[in-house]
Amino acid sequence: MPAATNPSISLSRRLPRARGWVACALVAVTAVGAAQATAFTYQGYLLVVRAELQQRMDARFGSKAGPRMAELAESLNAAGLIADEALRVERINQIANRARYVTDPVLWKSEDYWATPVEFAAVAAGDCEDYALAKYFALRELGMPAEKLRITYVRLLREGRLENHMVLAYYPEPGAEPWVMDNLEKRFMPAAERPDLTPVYSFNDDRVWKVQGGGDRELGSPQQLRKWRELLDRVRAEVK
Ligand SMILES: [Ca+2]
Repeated sequence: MPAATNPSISLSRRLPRARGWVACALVAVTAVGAAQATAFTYQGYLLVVRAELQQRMDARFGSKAGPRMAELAESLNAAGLIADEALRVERINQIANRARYVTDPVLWKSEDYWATPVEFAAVAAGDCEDYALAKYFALRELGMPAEKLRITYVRLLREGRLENHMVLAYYPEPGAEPWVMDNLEKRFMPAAERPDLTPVYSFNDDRVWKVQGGGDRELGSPQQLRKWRELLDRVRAEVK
């Protein structure tokens, strides 16, 4: 049964050791030593409500934006108090998944727009990468090390067709199978129970990996990802 069905049971005692994406985690562990410093300090970004930023978001998105940001901050702060890490991650997944799914062309008049997590909070809507990024930022701000998380591009098999999709993978411990935080399948599940997802590449603050048979291939810094670079530039502009 998925962990989400019984939050009173500690996930960490039931995390299976399995195949699936285990190779990804092994590569991550051996690569951590050479990791570059993160380009963004997450503290105070989503979890601290700043009136000036709320007002700016109200001006862009209407008067509901600020209260939405405050509500999300309150929920995330409460989730941060959950002692069990896996349950805390599961809760963050649930909180972010409350947002409405709206495609980028409809919401942002853009084919592919990576919303900042503050924008995601202000409009309480987004598509796959917007959910994954907001979860990543929230967990990083709550103190989770980057090596436990990877924003992961996947191919999703749905109704007989392959689609591009993005999820956040959580690695409970080095070498462990990751768990998937997904806005479509909202249950927090081990990757091994998601045969509909095929990882293509992944990244966190420190690294980019191409997922391939026999293990992941490290591709260097995420700074080479234009979308990620541009997102961080917009995030930095928000917190100025
Ligand atoms: Ca988007």
